[in-house]
Amino acid sequence: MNLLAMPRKLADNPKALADGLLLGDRRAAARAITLVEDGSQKGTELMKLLYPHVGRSMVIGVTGAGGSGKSSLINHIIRVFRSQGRRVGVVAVDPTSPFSGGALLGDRLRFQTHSMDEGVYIRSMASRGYLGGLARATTDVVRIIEAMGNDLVIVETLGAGQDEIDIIHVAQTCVLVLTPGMGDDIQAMKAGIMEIADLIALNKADLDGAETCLRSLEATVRYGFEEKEAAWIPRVIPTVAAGARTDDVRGIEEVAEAILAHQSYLRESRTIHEIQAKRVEQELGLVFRDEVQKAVFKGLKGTGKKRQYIRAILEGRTDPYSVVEEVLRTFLRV
Ligand SMILES: Nc1nc2c(ncn2[C@@H]2O[C@H](COP(=O)(O)OP(=O)(O)O)[C@@H](O)[C@H]2O)c(=O)[nH]1
Ligand SMILES: [Mg+2]
Repeated sequence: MNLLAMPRKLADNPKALADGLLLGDRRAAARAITLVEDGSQKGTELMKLLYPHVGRSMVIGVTGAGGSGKSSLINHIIRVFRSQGRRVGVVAVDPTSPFSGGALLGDRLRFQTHSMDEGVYIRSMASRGYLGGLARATTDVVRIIEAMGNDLVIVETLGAGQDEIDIIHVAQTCVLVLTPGMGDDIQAMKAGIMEIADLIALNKADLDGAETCLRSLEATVRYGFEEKEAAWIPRVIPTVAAGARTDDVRGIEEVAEAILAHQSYLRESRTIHEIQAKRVEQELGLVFRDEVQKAVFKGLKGTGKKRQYIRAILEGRTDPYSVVEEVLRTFLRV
């Protein structure tokens, strides 16, 4: 199906796009993602058509500070999973980049090894400009990439703000990327390990201080998980994801293996069902917030009421909370 040759109206037909992307058509996926990012009604229609086909992929989060080597690591992990015949999708989210072009270009270079491979689909999210917020847009994009039939979806995020924490919860298995010399922020690091890590990649293991850092991380894990007899104990894997020579790269197979081991654990222990339920709960919240707001604003359109409310708030006759209560009472009869 050549979407580019289609008249625009037909190309944006949710049913045609859904059919295309369920067969793995990349241009259909790109159009679909644009529709969803624009927050259009067609995007919503499309998501409804796709939803019966999602939930079968392994969703892997890779999180850590900017510059810790997440993109480099993912680039190599893709290679391992591809050699096993698995289809891989990647969503890269980096909202700190001052303008999306910069980070995207960097990521494109790092990921370009796979640009000719039909079994790899990579999408970078822009820093801002999503009507329903970054977390909502990312959730939808992950679902679209699942619906394309990818065996794995890897989500790269910074472990920083609330939006990113929301995004991490999309993942079933979370790889926390740390580097030697992060010691100054050890408390934050420990909190991250306890809260989100299913495995830890100590990247840049070629740098000074890697041995000490590795021992300290292992001690943290031992103290935090083993002594509490946790059912799953994160492995700490030293990795080198970039170096002067390709033979410098190491630890990648171990990371891929640990990801699959965690996925097996989730399925055997049936923990996967809890994770999936939590994800749907979060998704429901994000979609709900967004759609209710859209519906209410649509209802107010042309009535001049929105402007009246704003004026009333500015003049101190009411406040945003009372306005929302009143609007909800009118529209939802709550
Ligand atoms: N020395 C060393 N440098 C690395 C390693 N992994 C990545 N880098 C470099 O660190 C920089 C940031 O990498 P990037 O993958 O973009 O990090 P991200 O921001 O976490 O995605 C790049 O210049 C990489 O070449 C590593 O294992 N060792
Ligand atoms: Mg990156």
